[in-house]
Amino acid sequence: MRRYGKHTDEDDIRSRPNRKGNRPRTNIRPKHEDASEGMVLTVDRGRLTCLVQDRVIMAMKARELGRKAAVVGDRVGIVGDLSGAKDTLARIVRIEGRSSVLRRTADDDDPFERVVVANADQLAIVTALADPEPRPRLIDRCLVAAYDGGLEPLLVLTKSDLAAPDELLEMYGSLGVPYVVTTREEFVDGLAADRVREYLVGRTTAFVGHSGVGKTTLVNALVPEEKRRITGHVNAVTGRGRHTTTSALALPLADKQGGWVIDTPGVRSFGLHHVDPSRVIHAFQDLEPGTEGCPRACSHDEPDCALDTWVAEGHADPARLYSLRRLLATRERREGD
Ligand SMILES: Nc1nc2c(ncn2[C@@H]2O[C@H](COP(=O)(O)OP(=O)(O)OP(=O)(O)O)[C@@H](O)[C@H]2O)c(=O)[nH]1
Ligand SMILES: [Mg+2]
Ligand SMILES: [Zn+2]
Repeated sequence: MRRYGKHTDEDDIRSRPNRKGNRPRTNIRPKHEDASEGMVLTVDRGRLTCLVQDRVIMAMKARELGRKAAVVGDRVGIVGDLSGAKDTLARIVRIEGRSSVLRRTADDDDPFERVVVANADQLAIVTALADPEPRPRLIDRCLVAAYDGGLEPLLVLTKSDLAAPDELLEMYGSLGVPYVVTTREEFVDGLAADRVREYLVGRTTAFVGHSGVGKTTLVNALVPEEKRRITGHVNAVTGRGRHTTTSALALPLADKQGGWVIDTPGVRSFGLHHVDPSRVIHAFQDLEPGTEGCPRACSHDEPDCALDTWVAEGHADPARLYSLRRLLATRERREGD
């Protein structure tokens, strides 16, 4: 798996001077060597639902963590009452280093980053083939975010009972992104879940996409018992009488090899303000050798880029270069295009 370590600790404020600096340090920061390991399943207004061994417990962040936020998918150290009994509240005293961070901004010119999930190694980009209409620009943006954040992408095309997937698959074929297509009937006989599960075992997969594309339908079909066990409060009924997910929720896959699925609220956009386009080329390993002749700091989308000649010489498929450039230009384009 690709790892981009630079992202992991920028919200850590431990190195800042302590304003209440006259108290002895050891009292403020006990070592908590006895803390139990847990995983954050969901976050709701400062209350974190965590899985510790096989117990679902509620916890809050210890004050000593300062502004550092724990997000869904985080591995944490927890102390206090870990019985999971009603009305108990444990304390999160440590957030472990993250292997990946999926983040987005509301808009490309909005510098405020939201961390969607931590420690996911796969991004399932869920797109309905109709109702709502597929928006390729959003798929491209999710792909860029995945490549930037060190997650492997997986295309999940839902509602194939309403429209055929051919056009979209043609568009994404040259990217070589794995995909699965699901249809309503398959949710009844469990076939959809079985087929999608193959891509999920042993990995942590975050499901993202527009509202109404079927993320929760799929997650519920994949982990019905865990969903019931862990939550009853995640789905809120909106004014329009529709169930819409309001916070991210991680659920363990019932499988020998393990694995996690993380449902997330629908997004209207996937801002890429934080993304460094130069990382996108790493997802195109067949093209990367061709960048040796590029000028310094080449964007790979400019007249002097060596990739044009290299591809024209037959070293790689021109469709791949086209796809790379489409993704590189994705920040400059509006999502509705
Ligand atoms: N026709 C059809 N409808 C589907 C399919 N999968 C899901 N739906 C319907 O699509 C609607 C939205 O599904 P959800 O699973 O709630 O969508 P979501 O992506 O979780 O939406 P948000 O939580 O708002 O982001 C529901 O009415 C589902 O029954 C499918 O394969 N075919
Ligand atoms: Mg949902
Ligand atoms: Zn170049």
